[in-house]
Amino acid sequence: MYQKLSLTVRKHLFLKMGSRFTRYLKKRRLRVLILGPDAAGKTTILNYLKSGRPVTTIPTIGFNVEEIKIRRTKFTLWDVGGQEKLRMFWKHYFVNQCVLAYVVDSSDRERIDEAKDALQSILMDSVMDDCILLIYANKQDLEGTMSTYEIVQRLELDISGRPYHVQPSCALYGHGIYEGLQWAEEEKIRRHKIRKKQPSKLHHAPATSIEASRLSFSY
Ligand SMILES: Nc1nc2c(ncn2[C@@H]2O[C@H](COP(=O)(O)OP(=O)(O)O)[C@@H](O)[C@H]2O)c(=O)[nH]1
Ligand SMILES: [Mg+2]
Repeated sequence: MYQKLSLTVRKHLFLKMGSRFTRYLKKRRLRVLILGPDAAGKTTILNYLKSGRPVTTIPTIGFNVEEIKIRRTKFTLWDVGGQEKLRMFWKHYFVNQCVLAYVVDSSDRERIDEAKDALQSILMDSVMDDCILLIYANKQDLEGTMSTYEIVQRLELDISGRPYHVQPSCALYGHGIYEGLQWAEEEKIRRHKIRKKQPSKLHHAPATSIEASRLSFSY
């Protein structure tokens, strides 16, 4: 049957299959930029995803990058040093439509304003206009941590009007880490569908969500 088709038709079929295949691969790749103030737990998150266990970390001076596959999706994760003097280099890692996994230490009330300012300066960059905003409210295992609702207020997430998801997490034991990435993956697929149907409606879609302020952790 295939042999009987004219060369032009075969070529057309091949190209169509090719572009479908490329789209299939593209859809299943996510670039995740892990940013946030130093000591929030960025490298611990990356190490957990890489090895499934806590690893002793040292302050990150440059960056760490890992590629991991969860089910059929390939995640390329960039963990970039978060010390104040290194934050001016963050913009070199910005890419259109990436996932911004912003990590905050939920137990550190003193530095939450600093975390807010650093996040706002990332979001002011036009390259990040369409980024998928995932917040890890990390270190939820510690006593007296801020709830996810408090973190939404302190980071002024609602003011920017962009969709976000706040995921409580404990990077040491990996709690909430995969759930955050799963939300990012679903959000990417959701946006892809909206973009195809109604390109102008992207930011009006109600993607904002907050996980329960405390997961039932037992340590
Ligand atoms: N209790 C607790 N400690 C954490 C958690 N995540 C990271 N840490 C600790 O916080 C410190 C800084 O972590 P690190 O990943 O190096 O932070 P980074 O500077 O953001 O990369 C390390 O001592 C980690 O063991 C967490 O969820 N709970
Ligand atoms: Mg680090």
